[in-house]
Amino acid sequence: MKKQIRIGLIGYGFMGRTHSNAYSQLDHFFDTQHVPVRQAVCGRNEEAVKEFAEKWGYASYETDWRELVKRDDIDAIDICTPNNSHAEIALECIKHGKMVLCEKPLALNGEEGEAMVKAIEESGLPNLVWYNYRFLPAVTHAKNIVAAGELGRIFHYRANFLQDWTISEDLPQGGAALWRLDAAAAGSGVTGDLLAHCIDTARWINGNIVSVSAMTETFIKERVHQETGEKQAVTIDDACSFLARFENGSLAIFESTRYARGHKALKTFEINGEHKSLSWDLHDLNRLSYFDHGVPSDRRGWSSIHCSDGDQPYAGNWWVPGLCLGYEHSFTHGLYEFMKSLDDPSAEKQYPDFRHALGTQYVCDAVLESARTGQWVEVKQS
Ligand code: SOE
Repeated sequence: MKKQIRIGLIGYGFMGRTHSNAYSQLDHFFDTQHVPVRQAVCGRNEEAVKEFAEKWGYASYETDWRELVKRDDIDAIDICTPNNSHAEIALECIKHGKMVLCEKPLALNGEEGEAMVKAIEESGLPNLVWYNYRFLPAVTHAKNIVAAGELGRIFHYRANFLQDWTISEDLPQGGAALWRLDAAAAGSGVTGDLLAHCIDTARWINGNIVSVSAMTETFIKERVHQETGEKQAVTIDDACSFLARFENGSLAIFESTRYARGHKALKTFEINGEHKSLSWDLHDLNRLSYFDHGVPSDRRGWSSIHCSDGDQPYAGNWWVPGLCLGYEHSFTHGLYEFMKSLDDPSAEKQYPDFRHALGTQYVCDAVLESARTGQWVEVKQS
């Protein structure tokens, strides 16, 4: 008999849709004893939230998140609201004994994140942060190759997350859909929004980051705020680049911007080891580029592994070899790992929980501090 995990989703924007899609897909493709049920969705606009509930198959809706987290018929709360509300909502969920699945980044900063980690760990409630890109087959395959020690000593790690959607100075900041441009709601700009993804992937594949040296820039200094209609100073980082040292001795370079004309969501990484190198980018997400120095020199070169065969992570649960998976599958796979760990809580967790996400938060904090001070900054470890 399967055990239902009744989900209460708070926020139903872009992320609410990606998570709802995962809730509706999981049980059709993966076999877990715990299965999500779309029990309720919450948003402030009654008409819109009702429409979302009908469209995505939620059994009910609420317009006040505090009412949702009190409900006895909810087991887990999924927080898909702007970053400045994650901590408050998560702490309230924990008081009411709900599991928490929180959108990234965990919090506005490390201090808020620490309070969340303390409360959730004391409660013993299962928890996840939606760093989804780990769960693409090619990214998980890269992680497994590195974990098997195949690269030998690792020298370099480099990662980008490039977008171009904020170049127009007419774009307002704040409010629906544009809260990511408002530091009060988002905490930071590309550092918490985009680099946090790169940092999560990097820490997962290559271990802890110990120190950073960063620079940031805000290219457009003032924008009209959607909610007030007033021109206000822009205080997010539009672009951020940083150098880093990993605990394993490797050196890294990270770059993120929303001003790279021509790039919509170019998330990449490359890792260079003594024996092998790996590289990946989101625009060709099914492929992992692989270089093996062990191959005879006259046959040696970069090969491109199409990670769609049944022996690749997650791929066998979907279609037949050669058919592609997409961005949305990463959320289903993350959810699968979460449900699997409810089936067997003693097994090692394969997904980022609050504590892992706090480690990423500490790197973001150190990056922003370094950009402010112009100094190298040691990263606090979670
Ligand atoms: C920003 O444009 C954004 O939607 C991020 O908020 C997501 O986390 C990232 O995955 C894609 O880009």
